[in-house]
Formats: sequence, structure tokens, C-alpha cells
Amino acid sequence: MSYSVGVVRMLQELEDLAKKQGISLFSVAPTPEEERKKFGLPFAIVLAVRLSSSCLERVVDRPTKLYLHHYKQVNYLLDRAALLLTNYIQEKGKDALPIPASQVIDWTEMKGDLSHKKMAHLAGIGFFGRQSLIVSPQFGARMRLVTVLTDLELSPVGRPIDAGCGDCRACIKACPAGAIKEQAEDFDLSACKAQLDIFRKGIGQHICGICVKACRGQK
Ligand code: B12
Ligand code: SF4
Ligand code: SF4
Repeated sequence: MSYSVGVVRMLQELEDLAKKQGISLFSVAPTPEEERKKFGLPFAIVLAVRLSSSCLERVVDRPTKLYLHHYKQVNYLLDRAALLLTNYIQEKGKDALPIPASQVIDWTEMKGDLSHKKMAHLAGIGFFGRQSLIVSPQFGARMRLVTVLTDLELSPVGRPIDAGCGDCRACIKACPAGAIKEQAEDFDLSACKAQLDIFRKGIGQHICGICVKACRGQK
């Protein structure tokens, strides 16, 4: 397949801009039908920022204050990079919409405006691991995600990667709620949520970090 030089160059400029801001992984995907209907924007840029391994190693049986701070800072970095890309695209005369890294729109349904995991999977950032997080070859689940939707033409787009957990079951063993099963589809969200409700009483936020820590990548 051939791509216009201008379109490829624009993609490279966006990736360079993102990487200069501290973004670890950059990829794009065509916006799937459902999200396209909702937002009217045909392309999605997905960004990932790796987490500090040293910070995660200090998470043993519950989230630490250090992890809480790190989690917030990574969200700020993702949101800031998404905003910079948005403005860059707008200056080119196109539309762009940054979806917050970690905003819950509906607490009953536990949903954000858009699933970053779904977009990251489509963009080829990683696969759905047993703990239902996106696992990248580079960082495992030790990363956080953000998405920018746009009508700027972007190509070449990424595609889902052909990889999986293999023989690893580290997160199943580590999860204090017993929420993680053999298949990602069988993940017990209510058990996880109940555990996070407990952690929230201690730390003030629905975070955990245990299955994130368990899932290390190559780096
Ligand atoms: C609300 C929320 C939660 C809720 C529950 C959300 C839920 N319903 O699953 C609670 C508070 C429990 C939670 C917990 C955690 N969360 Co959370 N959460 C979110 C948030 C803000 C919205 C998620 C959402 O809209 N869910 C609604 C449903 C519809 O979407 P979904 O679960 O993403 O999945 C759909 C698609 O993926 C689709 N699908 C498409 N293809 C495929 C293929 C396969 C194989 C499967 C299984 C599914 C699938 O199926 C699902 C249903 O439609 C997102 C940020 C965001 N906007 O995406 C972060 C996010 C998902 N959370 C994240 C993390 C890391 C966590 C925690 C580890 C907490 C922490 N930081 O310590 C735990 C992990 C729990 C776990 N093992 O999954 C990260 C995941 C990063 C990653 N590497 O994948 C996100 C993306 C935040 C971020 N900016 O990085 N979270
Ligand atoms: S976030 Fe914690 S409780 Fe939820 S699946 Fe991961 S390890 Fe289990
Ligand atoms: S820790 Fe192992 S089993 Fe769990 S999601 Fe990561 S690779 Fe898969």
C-alpha cells in the first residue's frame, strides 16, 4: 500500500512531538464504528507512558502513597501530551479531541468517555492480558494510556499485535481479590472493584497497582 508523503510526514511530526514530551509509545488506529458515530472523528492517536519500575516494586499488598503520586503525575503527563498534540493538529486546521487519561463519566457503569484499552489494542500498542489490561511487549502492563481523536488523515495506522500471555500467570497469583482468570473475557470486575473500594478507604483513590506490577515487559 502507498501513502502520501505529506500524510506520513505529518505522522512523524506528531510522533516526534509526543516523544519530546516524554511519551514512551505512540501509535494510531482507525476509529471503530461505534466511537466514530459518537465523536465523528475517524482517526485515533494512542499514547502510552511507562511507569517507574522502582515505584511499582514498592507496591507489595496495597497501593502506596508513592504509587498514588506517580499515578497522578503520569496522568498529567499523558493529558498534557494529548493537549499539545490537539493544539498542533488544530493549528493545521483540523479537529482534535483529547480524551482524559483517567476520568470516570459514569460511576454506576464505571465508564470513561472512550476506552483507551480498546483503542490501544486496535493501534497495536499491546494485547489484552489475563488481568484485562493492555500488555505491551516493551513495558508489560506497566504503562498508562491516553487517546486523541482527530479528523486529520493519519497513515500508516497500526494493527492489533499477534501476542498473548503464553505460560505466564503472574497476575493471577498476585491479585488479592482473586479477580483474574485464565481468559481476559472472564475477568471478575466486581471482585476487583470491591478490592479497590477497600483500598480507596486507605488511600483516597480507586487504585491498586498489584496486577500492574506483576506484569513486566522486556524493559
Ligand atoms: C473506570 C475505570 C476503572 C474502573 C473499572 C472500569 C471497567 N469498567 O473496567 C476501576 C476503578 C475498577 C478500574 C480499575 C483499574 N484501572 Co482503570 N480505568 C477506568 C477508566 C477511567 C474507564 C474505563 C472504561 O470506560 N471502561 C468501560 C468499558 C466499556 O471499557 P473497557 O473495560 O476499557 O473494555 C472494553 C473494550 O476493551 C472491549 N474489548 C475490545 N476488544 C477486546 C478484546 C478483549 C480480549 C477483551 C477482553 C475486551 C475487548 O471490551 C470492553 C467492553 O466493551 C479507564 C480510562 C479510559 N478512559 O479508558 C482506566 C484504565 C482502564 N484503568 C487503568 C488501570 C491501570 C487500572 C488499575 C490497575 C488501577 C490502578 N491504576 O492501580 C485497575 C485495574 C483493574 C483491571 N485489572 O482491569 C488503565 C489501564 C492501562 C493498561 N495498561 O491497560 C486505564 C486505561 C487508565 C489509563 N489512562 O491508563 N478502572
Ligand atoms: S487492580 Fe488489584 S484487585 Fe483489581 S485485578 Fe488488579 S490486582 Fe486484582
Ligand atoms: S502478568 Fe503474565 S498472565 Fe498476567 S497479563 Fe501479564 S503476561 Fe499475562
